[in-house]
Amino acid sequence: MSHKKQTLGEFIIENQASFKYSSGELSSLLNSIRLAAKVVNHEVNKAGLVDIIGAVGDTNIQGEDQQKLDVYANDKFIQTLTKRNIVCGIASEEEDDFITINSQDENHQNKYVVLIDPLDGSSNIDVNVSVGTIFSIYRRVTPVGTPVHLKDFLQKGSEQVAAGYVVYGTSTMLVYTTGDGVNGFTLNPAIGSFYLSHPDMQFPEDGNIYSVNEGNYIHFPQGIKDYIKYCQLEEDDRPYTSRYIGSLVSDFHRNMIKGGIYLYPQSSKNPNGKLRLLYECNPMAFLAEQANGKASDGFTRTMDVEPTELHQRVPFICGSKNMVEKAEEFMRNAKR
Ligand code: P6P
Repeated sequence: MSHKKQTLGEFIIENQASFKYSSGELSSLLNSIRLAAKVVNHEVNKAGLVDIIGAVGDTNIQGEDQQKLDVYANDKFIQTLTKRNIVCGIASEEEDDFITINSQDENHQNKYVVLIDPLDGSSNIDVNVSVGTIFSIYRRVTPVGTPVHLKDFLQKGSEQVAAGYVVYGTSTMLVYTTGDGVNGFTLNPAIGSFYLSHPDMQFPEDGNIYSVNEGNYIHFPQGIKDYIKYCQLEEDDRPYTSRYIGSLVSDFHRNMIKGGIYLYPQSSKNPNGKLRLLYECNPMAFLAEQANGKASDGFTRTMDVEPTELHQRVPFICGSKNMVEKAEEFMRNAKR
């Protein structure tokens, strides 16, 4: 007898009891992300067909050309989160400052803030390579009923209550954690439902895939150079395979399934690395640790980094525990 696969909606409800906070709102928040993911997926999948490709002429705070799909995804997630009246604030890669969402019901104050990279890997959009959405959810720290404050967003990754990503790839998947493991759901576009396809996802402790933009090799710190050479040595289970898609969500997702390590180190070109702590590294680090993996800047656990600004960048090494620890060992030894 074919066992009907659980939908994401059913899974959220069934597991809300395991969530240590008043989970009704978190469930509703996750459902609004589910809805936005379907809407964005629809556009991403037809991006090549309609005039939604090509920079909209603006640049975001990172100085990157804003692709129309970036702007579209940003608008859709903000609209959906606002309409559901669950969050009190949103920060986005596409927005210079955080957005305050005032409650539509004076008898109910929202207590969650969301940080989001609405379409990560956007430079891949017009070459038909996978892109993703990354989200990170916290409870606000300032008193309910007072205006949302920057410190509601500048929380350590260890304070996240939920995090996840959508990968718009050969199939569209939503992968998330609320601190009780990582589960992956695949969208059946014919009926518009996400089904539990990857229960209890875990990074293999070891792997033989390394993901780094080797074009930056000459600019890397010595420890990273030494680690890359280690990956390429003919020894034991090496040389490893190099796989780099240029889309964090896709590289992370493949490495979590097959085993592997992703590195975006600091360099003379990017002294703090390129990836943003709050809406790329922290959510991916939460997922990695919940999936028996590891994430750091080479020395400090990513989720222990004390944030100082909304769009700050940090070096990022993430993936199979033994591979990350080996890279950290090379970073430490190079310092001596
Ligand atoms: P580079 C995409 O812009 C991104 O933020 C990640 O998704 C990706 O891994 C990385 O940057 C690619 O950067 O400098 O190698 O092109």
